[in-house]
Amino acid sequence: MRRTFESPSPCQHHQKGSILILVIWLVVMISIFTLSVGGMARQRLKSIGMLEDRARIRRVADAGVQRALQIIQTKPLDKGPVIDRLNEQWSTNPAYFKDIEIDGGTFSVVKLWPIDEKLDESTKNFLYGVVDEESKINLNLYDEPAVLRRAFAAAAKISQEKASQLAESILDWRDEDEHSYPDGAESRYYKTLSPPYVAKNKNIETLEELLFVKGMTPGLLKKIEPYVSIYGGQQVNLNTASSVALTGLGMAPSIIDKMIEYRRGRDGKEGTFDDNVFSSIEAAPSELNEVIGLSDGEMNEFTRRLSKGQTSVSSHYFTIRSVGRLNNRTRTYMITCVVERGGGIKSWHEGFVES
Ligand SMILES: [Ca+2]
Ligand SMILES: [Ca+2]
Repeated sequence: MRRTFESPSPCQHHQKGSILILVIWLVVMISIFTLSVGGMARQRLKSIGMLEDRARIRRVADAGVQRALQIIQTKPLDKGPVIDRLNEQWSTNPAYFKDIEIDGGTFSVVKLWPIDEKLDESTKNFLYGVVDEESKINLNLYDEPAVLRRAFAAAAKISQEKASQLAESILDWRDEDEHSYPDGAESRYYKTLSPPYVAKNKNIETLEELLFVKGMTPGLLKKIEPYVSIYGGQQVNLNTASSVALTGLGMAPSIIDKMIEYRRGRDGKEGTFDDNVFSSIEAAPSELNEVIGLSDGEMNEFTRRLSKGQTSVSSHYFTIRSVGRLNNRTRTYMITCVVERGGGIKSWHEGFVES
């Protein structure tokens, strides 16, 4: 019997072709789906990883803040007058504050170093620690432009004339009235700018705010930043004050040199074990005279400056700047805060440092 084979009809051909296309389409779609799910999962994992890294680097930097806080806050305040000086644990302490390993990373608590001052072998350990705000000139305190003028001229190495314009403009920015100092600026000036604005006529709340003040530039602000504060009490601490702050108060250069020499002690370095200390404002002239020697003129001048109520030997506000890094990572996270001893946190800024 002859077997006959029927060839598939065109319709069957078409059906098979359609099934094949469907299968290919399904395979392609499943592949795309798998790839996209995989991509999403990878993206999600990456995001989770970045969040975890951020949380971890934040914890590392915060550990530096907590360590500094503990040292500042645990100073016994009930044992006679408090004297704060640069060779204490909070101020100069690489063992506590330099490259401290914790939780898969390291933190350092560092000082803002003046851009013009070199960091050499004798000063590099001095960099690790907390800064007291009473070592600086408080921009919200002085009602006479002379203090700010002298401090700005010394800090930014600008002329007395330019420093005076800046000082008077800052006083105008801060004081309540709209009467301008001869070289200052009030709303009348700021209204002519584009876009126009008005003088704040209130205390300065952040140093960045100074960029709104007539004559201030980012370059100038960077130069004066290590020497000025918007926190702190009424007085500059003789034991911690920068020479810029002492210049601001009107101390003669020869007396400032002698004060710094006295504070440094025999090894000639600030923040070491042999530092001399001013124990009180009343005793400071005789203490300085005894160790370094003062002329009669210097003695009178020093005593007169100290009688103005602008100086003390203790500090109450501190800036903590903690820098965190994770092992095998390149990014840096910085927390900067100002705290009051025995009080709370006055300001807090944190974030990745843009390099
Ligand atoms: Ca004003
Ligand atoms: Ca010393």
